[in-house]
Amino acid sequence: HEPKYLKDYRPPAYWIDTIDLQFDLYEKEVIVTSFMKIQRNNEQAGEHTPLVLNCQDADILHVVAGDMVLLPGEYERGEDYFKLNRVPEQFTLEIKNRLTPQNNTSLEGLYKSSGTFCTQCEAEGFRKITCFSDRPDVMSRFSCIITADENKYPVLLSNGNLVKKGKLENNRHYVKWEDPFKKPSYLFALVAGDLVCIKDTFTTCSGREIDLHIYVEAENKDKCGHAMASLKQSMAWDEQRFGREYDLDLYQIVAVNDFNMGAMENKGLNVFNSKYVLARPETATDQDFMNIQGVIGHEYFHNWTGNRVTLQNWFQLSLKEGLTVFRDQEFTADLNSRAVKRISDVKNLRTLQFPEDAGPMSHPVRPESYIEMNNFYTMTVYEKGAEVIRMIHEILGREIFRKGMDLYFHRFDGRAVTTEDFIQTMEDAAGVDLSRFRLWYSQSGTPRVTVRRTYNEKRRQLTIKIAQTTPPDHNQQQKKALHIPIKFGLLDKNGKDITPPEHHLLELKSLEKEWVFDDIPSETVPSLFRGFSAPVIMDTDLTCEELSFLMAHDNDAFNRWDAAQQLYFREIDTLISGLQSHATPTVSSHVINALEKALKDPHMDRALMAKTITLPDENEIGEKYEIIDVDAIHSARQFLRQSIAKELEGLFMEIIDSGSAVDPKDLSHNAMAHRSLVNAALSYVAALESPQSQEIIYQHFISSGNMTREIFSLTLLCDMTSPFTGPALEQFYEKWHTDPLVMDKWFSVQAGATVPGTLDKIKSLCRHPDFTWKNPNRIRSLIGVFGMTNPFVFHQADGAGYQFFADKVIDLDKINPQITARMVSVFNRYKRYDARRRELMKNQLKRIHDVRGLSRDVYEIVSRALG
Ligand code: HT7
Ligand code: ZN
Repeated sequence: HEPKYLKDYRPPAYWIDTIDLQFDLYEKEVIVTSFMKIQRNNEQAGEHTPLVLNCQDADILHVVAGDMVLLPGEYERGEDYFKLNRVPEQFTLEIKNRLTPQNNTSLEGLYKSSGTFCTQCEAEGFRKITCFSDRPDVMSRFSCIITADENKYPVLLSNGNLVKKGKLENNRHYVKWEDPFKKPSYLFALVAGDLVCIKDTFTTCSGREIDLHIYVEAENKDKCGHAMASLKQSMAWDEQRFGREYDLDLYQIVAVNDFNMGAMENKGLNVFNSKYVLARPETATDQDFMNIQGVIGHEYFHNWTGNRVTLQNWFQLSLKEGLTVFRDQEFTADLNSRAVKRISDVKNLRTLQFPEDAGPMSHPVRPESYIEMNNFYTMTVYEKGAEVIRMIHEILGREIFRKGMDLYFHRFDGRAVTTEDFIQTMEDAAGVDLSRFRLWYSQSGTPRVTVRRTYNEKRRQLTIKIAQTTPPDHNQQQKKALHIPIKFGLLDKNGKDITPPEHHLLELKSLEKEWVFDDIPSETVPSLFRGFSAPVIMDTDLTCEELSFLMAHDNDAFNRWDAAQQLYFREIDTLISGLQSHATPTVSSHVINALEKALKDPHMDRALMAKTITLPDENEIGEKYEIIDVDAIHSARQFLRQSIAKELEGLFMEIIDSGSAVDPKDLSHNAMAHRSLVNAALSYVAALESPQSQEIIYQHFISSGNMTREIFSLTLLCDMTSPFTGPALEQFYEKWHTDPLVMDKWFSVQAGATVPGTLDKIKSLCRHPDFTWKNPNRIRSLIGVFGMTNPFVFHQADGAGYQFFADKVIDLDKINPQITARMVSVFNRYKRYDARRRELMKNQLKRIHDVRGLSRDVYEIVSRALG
């Protein structure tokens, strides 16, 4: 398990200009024939440089170099490579190999999902299909012939354009696809199955008509409308916001049930996890609808940021992922509520990326080494990477940023480049110096920013001192000062924005700096990092009164929400201290008052109101502490929730009653916003735990009319000890057991419950006939939800949660290492718990580490955690 290093990167010794593939698909095996035109890269290689191709799991049947048939002794076959010691400057190479995709449970390379052949080549899966220079800087023109039984596999797809098709003997048929654009092997795709096609078209800004095809299993034909609409919205948005037009005449999306991630941007043939395609209001929640729009957009935007301009090597992954996440975030923000989108992205970043960046897997946005590339599709590369792009956008402003993007596409279209190329282009377009900013790509860890004020009454002068520090970690012992953009405002005591125009953006480029503001009235309140303008942890000297004031008056919606969150954190912190010293807990009136004011605000958007009244979850709260006391956090949060519910029950009931006026099938922003507010109110009412509140939730469940209401009330019922819980779960099962995506939700709500007996329930659900270790969505919904989002049960003091989880990790690693590596990461933070839990978790990590034949994926995570 040797690591690869960025510093060792060298351009390839040979180019592969074209590759013509043929796949003969059969039930027991697949025969792959590859015909390549190879050319030496004279800048890197000489006549003695061997040709080395990546090759894993492929059973080689036949090799022809030029017109010479090579026998096994005339080429070298290692465990993961194919080598020819002496080759001419230019030559052709033909390799025939055999695969057994029906046995491929790793879901990388060519595999079968519910009877459909499909591929997943990113990052290094193409080498599991055939021998190739499987690296993103080798870009080739691909053609692909597929032959298969016509009855079983009427649909045969690959990248680009369909150029030929016809019938063969024995009920077989064939197609030939050609992709006119050069691409790296990770963007190759093949699909063969019995699928139905939903068709539409999109006319581009230059008047070209593009065919849009979505392929799904026949029973899902009526669930593609939202995905298709989202695709058309994405195509129009990329033209308007970034001037990017689609380049092929056909855009194809295929939904598959078994998929390791969300979706894959293969050129002209996206493969999607069915979760991000299929939706009807009866089966999918409002959040599912939003996710579909976001993921469809994300994959579409990759056509320019990733496919047309691609990566020089995998260390540059954030060049495409961070940038494309930024683009999909902007797409969602432009089409829906900008503030709501920002709040959920920041919550996600704080709950998942900040801990990653403070743990053993911490790495810079541009990592410097990896053992298994699949382990680096991380929150840091994706989400922090997007924050880095957002900061450039903030510093340059929207127009100059667009100018920089135009220059980037102009300079690098058709090429494989680096994050440094991107930054350099932004500097050139904007005429700014981003030399210190570059550190965001190479330095790991979350900066802490401290803000302290002094006010001179006599001079009416406000001084704000801002300092930064980033804790040392295994990547760098000494951290440097970063370039941090701070979106800033000043509010006078009436809530009027009195920010001097030149100070809307403060740029911190040193370890500390003071800003002095003249002629500032007393009781002025600063608003910092508006819109979360940098991915940092902020520590201010704002009082609770000032936070309540910002919550009501800040003209930045994100900061209004954030002020509420800070108030909750402070309150929970006081409650935790009280619990730890056995004091009688009480909730401060300012929290109740601030909440009441928000609930009565007639101007507040309902979606924002829902976000504002929702308490931080237990994982988020835990992040605030050096040593996480899971039990105290759970009790303190519950106590606060119950206290708020008792004080404001009347207001919550009014909201719940108003929900019946919303059409359950309406997917407009207003309808979704209303539903999210009703659910937030229901959650408080559930906390009352009275027979009446249980009745209200159950009534809500049976009269729901859509999945947003139905699953939320079921979640609440599962999290209480109630006579309604069992019947509700049974009714839900009866109604939905034939729909796999809905059944995932049924498993999730049970795995996320905090009531006694949850762990035993999860154990028995592992034996449920609808549970399978072969489907990543099902594993994530049961085991993943338990480990990642149920800290109270996972960390139960006797260690039974750890033991169970580790058992499953060990078994699953033999089936799907990529998914297992993600799951085992829950142990990464073991040092953050009390001594007993720390020991228990460490023992499980050691047990996993000692398993013989452990995958590279899991080995890398576990050895870093223990290291
Ligand atoms: N670029 C895609 C990444 C991806 C992936 C990576 C490793 C293994 C399986 C995978 N499936 C998809 C998805 C994206 O970011 O758009
Ligand atoms: Zn992506």
